[in-house]
Amino acid sequence: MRSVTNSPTPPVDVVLPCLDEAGALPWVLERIPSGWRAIVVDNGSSDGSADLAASLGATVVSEPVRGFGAACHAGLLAATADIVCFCDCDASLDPALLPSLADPVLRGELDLVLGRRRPTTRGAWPPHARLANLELARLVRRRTGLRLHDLGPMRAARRAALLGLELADRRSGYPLEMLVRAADAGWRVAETDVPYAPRTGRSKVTGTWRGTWHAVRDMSAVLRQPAAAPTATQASPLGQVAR
Ligand SMILES: Nc1nc2c(ncn2[C@@H]2O[C@H](COP(=O)(O)OP(=O)(O)O)[C@@H](O)[C@H]2O)c(=O)[nH]1
Ligand SMILES: [Mg+2]
Repeated sequence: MRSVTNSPTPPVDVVLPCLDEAGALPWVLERIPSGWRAIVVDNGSSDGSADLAASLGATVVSEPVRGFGAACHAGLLAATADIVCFCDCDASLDPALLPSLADPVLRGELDLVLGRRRPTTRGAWPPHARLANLELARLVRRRTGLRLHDLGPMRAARRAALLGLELADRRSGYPLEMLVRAADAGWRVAETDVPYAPRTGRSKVTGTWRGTWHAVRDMSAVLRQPAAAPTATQASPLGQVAR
């Protein structure tokens, strides 16, 4: 990662939830855009991820409560920049592409941009995870009107606006809850393609039956929550967004 020392408040903070990602961290941090800050949220790693991330120049936040949402939210609370991005810390997604998500938010054209994962190889995305994700995208379309194809973890939005969503899920439902509440709040949401490569190391969520089961359970709970307000939001590819 490049130095951010002469920029006390970088324009963008990148939240990286991390559970035993020592194998992926060097590549991930090296790919953080110049001048941006990496916030690695360590969720009790036992492989030295926290020390490694710190030695590579990242801000390291420790979140003792396990869970993808707990880690993402701790990163959001630790962030100070106007724009916050989220990216998995497993080298499946390239942080160097984050400006393509953040730029429309920085320009004030969009409120939330998601990376639509496009697998680079057959092995990048297990079939059951891909299928579950497709079905989820369909449910989200029905629930919110957002025409998204994926609920990818790579995202960009304004920090204050994200905090205003008052997300409550701290496990696997967090990314879905963010989307549902953003839609209810009338946010302009769009997706843009990002390559999705086989992760480095072992999957903790969709690569295991237990992780997949938890994801389905947490996301179903989010979809059962009543809508906060009538929706008037639409999602479309970048550049063609309408509300
Ligand atoms: N902090 C934290 N991070 C997690 C947890 N589970 C997964 N992660 C991280 O979240 C990201 C996505 O998890 P991953 O295992 O790749 O899930 P998959 O992409 O669905 O296979 C990775 O950066 C993980 O290190 C967790 O319980 N706590
Ligand atoms: Mg992954």
